Amino acid sequence: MKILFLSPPSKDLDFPPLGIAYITSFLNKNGHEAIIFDGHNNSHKEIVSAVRKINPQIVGITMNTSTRFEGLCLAKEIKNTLKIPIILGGPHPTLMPEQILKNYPYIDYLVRNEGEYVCLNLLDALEANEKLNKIKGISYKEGGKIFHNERAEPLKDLDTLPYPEYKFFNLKGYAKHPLHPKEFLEYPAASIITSRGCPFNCTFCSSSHLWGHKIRFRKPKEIVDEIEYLYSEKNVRFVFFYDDNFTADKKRVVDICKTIIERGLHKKIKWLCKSEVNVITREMLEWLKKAGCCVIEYGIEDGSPEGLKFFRKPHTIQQVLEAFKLTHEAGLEIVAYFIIGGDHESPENVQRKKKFIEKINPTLVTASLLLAYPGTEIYEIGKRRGQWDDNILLQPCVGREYHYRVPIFYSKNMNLEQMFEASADIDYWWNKKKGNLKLKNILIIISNLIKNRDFSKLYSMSKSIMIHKIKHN
Ligand code: B12
Ligand code: SF4
Repeated sequence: MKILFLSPPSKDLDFPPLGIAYITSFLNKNGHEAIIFDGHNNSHKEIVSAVRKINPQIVGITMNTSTRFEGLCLAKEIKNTLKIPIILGGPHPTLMPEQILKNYPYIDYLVRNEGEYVCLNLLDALEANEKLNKIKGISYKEGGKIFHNERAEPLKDLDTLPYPEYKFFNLKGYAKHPLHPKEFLEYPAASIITSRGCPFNCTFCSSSHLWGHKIRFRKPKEIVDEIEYLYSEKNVRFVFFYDDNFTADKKRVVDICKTIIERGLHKKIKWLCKSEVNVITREMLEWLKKAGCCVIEYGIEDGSPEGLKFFRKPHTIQQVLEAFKLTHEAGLEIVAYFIIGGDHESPENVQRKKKFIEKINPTLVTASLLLAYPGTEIYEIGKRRGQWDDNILLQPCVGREYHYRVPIFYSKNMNLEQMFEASADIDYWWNKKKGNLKLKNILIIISNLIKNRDFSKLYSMSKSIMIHKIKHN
């Protein structure tokens, strides 16, 4: 079948969406004609007109909770214009299948969780005009009724998948942030996923609902083959490893690093990965450094034991201190993620967080508001407390109580205004202190916020800059 994949326009994507890139190459290997229209910078009108020109038999759209409105509007316009079936996949359709099929009549099929085999089986069945009731992992409508077939088993060996299909993307057309390394700013952008799944269960995260608790790892040789391919075929010089927890298996990480070094790729490519602090060892960090890793991202979230408990983080304050000490000694840059919000959050706790940031001394800090994504415990707590019900996700979710089209989790001790301010204040205070915010960079960040219509962050950031100016003049 000729299927066209789309992702909703989004100016803040710094890479092509890997999900549809994986499915496209997998379907093409298995007898279908899959195409992607890279419309992340285009208007709906332009995308619909491209779809008309390509004239597919079916359209697949990827979607997370923040991009659901863009994605659903696009689906509606395509359905109205071309009258072809539409499949949705990705985090939001996986987490809210009943709500989507019930409320949006122009959506025909949902592929839940891991998409490669499920989408192939669905297309094969549609092409052969077979019944859909045996196809695991899909939700669909038939005779006015909604069906959710049982979940498909996860793919055992991720290395059997072909590399994501990049040929449909303009790898140089993705968002650039002033703080990105120059190897990334000046060359095509690409990311790699070397595992799927996360054994932990943080209260604000839905990863394990999407991928399961058991991590499935790709093999070091195959991963390094992919790096080599991106370097030689796609001219990539900086790779983001976007696994939820790249370092979960210590031996595997060291083996990846050794293979990178054996092939001389550490001299050609720099890279970044995400890790939990509780698995970090000196030996691992030394190998990361030797193999060209220059930045490691840690999800710290809070500087108090109460905060870590509320978020059910798998680490202790002591482990954070130890991991940061070792990472500094290894000479790696650190991006530290923090969250503003939760039952433990208060103006005093924000101050405690700032003291903690000073102590651990990351290169760059991002302090985000606590958002309630479906499938997370935070979302369920808000529901139990009567702050929202599932219907909230049918709303556009724009305004002071929302961020990225998702409800903000109410804090008992802070109002929304204080939360926005604390988030902008920490970002500005620390990144200014570390010299990350040169005037040129601030201007780029502001222009990105305007481009993405993120006016609440823009407002609180401007306010935070002004407060700092007044305090320090
Ligand atoms: C990399 C990443 C990013 C990158 C995106 C880069 C890019 N170009 O896509 C950046 C940093 C920009 C980012 C931003 C955000 N992200 Co993000 N991100 C991820 C991450 C870590 C990996 C995504 C990925 O590539 N996965 C690998 C591919 C293979 O998986 P996939 O995309 O899910 O696709 C598979 C299936 O879902 C399915 N599928 C997907 N689409 C489709 C479509 C069809 C038609 C079909 C049939 C199947 C299908 O098949 C695919 C293959 O198996 C995930 C966590 C995770 N481990 O998945 C979070 C994650 C997707 N992000 C999340 C969030 C919340 C965000 C932000 C909203 C954060 C924020 N507040 O700004 C923004 C939204 C940006 C946007 N405009 O979309 C959440 C989504 C939760 C939700 N309910 O929506 C996740 C799950 C993290 C989490 N644990 O909570 N993110
Ligand atoms: S935040 Fe990270 S460690 Fe926690 S559940 Fe999500 S992916 Fe796993």
